[in-house]
Amino acid sequence: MKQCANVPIEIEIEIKHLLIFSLFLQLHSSAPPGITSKLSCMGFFSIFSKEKKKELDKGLEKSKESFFAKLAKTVAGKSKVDDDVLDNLEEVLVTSDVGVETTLRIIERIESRVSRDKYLGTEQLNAILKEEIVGLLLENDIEKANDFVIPKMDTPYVMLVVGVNGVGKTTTIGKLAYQFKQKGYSVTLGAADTFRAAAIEQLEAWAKRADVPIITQKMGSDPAAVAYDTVASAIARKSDIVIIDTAGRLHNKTNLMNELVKIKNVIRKLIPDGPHEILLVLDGSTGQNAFEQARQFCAATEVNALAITKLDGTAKGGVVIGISDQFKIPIKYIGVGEKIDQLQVFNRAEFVDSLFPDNW
Ligand SMILES: Nc1nc2c(ncn2[C@@H]2O[C@H](COP(=O)(O)OP(=O)(O)OP(=O)(O)O)[C@@H](O)[C@H]2O)c(=O)[nH]1
Ligand SMILES: [Mg+2]
Repeated sequence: MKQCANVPIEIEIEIKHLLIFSLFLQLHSSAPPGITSKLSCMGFFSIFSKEKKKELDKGLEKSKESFFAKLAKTVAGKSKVDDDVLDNLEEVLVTSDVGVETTLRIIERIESRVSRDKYLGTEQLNAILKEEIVGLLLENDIEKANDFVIPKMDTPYVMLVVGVNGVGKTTTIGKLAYQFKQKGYSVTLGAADTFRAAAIEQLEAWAKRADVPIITQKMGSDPAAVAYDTVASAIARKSDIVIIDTAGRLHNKTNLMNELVKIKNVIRKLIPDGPHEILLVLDGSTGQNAFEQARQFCAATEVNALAITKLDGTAKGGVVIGISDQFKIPIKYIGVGEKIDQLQVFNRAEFVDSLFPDNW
């Protein structure tokens, strides 16, 4: 299919899916057996993606309910989107952790829509809100992942996972190892959080679950030495991906930053352009705190990807909108549960669709 200049890639992919699906419907009843099995495969993919969407909907349930309740109050007794409704909407977004800057940008977009369309009924507010937020997030034309894939390269693709205590680094690594393995990649894990014996054991348990090799040393050993061993071992066994866990002490401590620099330098002795990904993990349930951590970490290290965890069980899912809008660093992954398969590649349009209610 020819790529249309102004069509966002997600929409184009959706169009492709629709075309494939309509082809499937047209051919399925009369197709010979060989083709039928190929088409059933396509059917399998659309079912799989529906499953993912269901999981996302479920993970964001609390945030959605909270938006629903607040938005319903915003439009109660109003038939038209007017200044009052917009004022209330602004408050709803700010109190839902979207952040002031992003909220103002969203309100501006809706205001110009109101003045363009002259009359906007409150029953349309949901749909418009979704459209304008997706539009805003797509404006941020940063590189984004579509699936658990890594670029093709001659060396292992090295990921260094960083973040403060308890945000979900080790869990996210286990989930990533599982997803990449499912995609056919070979993965090696490195337990460079050597400060607690439990941290090493925890990553070992994930390695077992994901069925991937892990490199460890004794508790208290030099994290950079573990990182070096891991990369050397991955090169020797020709792994596609290396994922290194790190300790999550406070980000404002110079020793943590120095340690990360040391880890980076030893990786570069073996792979000069590594680490290819420095993934900062943020706990979404901390709302504005996650924002602040992102700001501080990005200023101090060369973070080039974000993962936001624990979006299930929190009403603060709006923080993802603000972070996605305000940081030039892409949100690559979102955690929507504790289980091994509850990590998703972040898709802006799907996320907004699941976060806001369909109607009221
Ligand atoms: N509900 C939910 N819990 C999560 C998610 N991701 C991680 N957790 C939980 O968060 C807690 C901390 O996760 P860890 O992976 O140990 O966090 P960490 O960043 O490695 O922590 P430290 O090693 O202490 O720095 C665990 O109980 C995880 O099960 C998620 O997406 N959803
Ligand atoms: Mg950990």
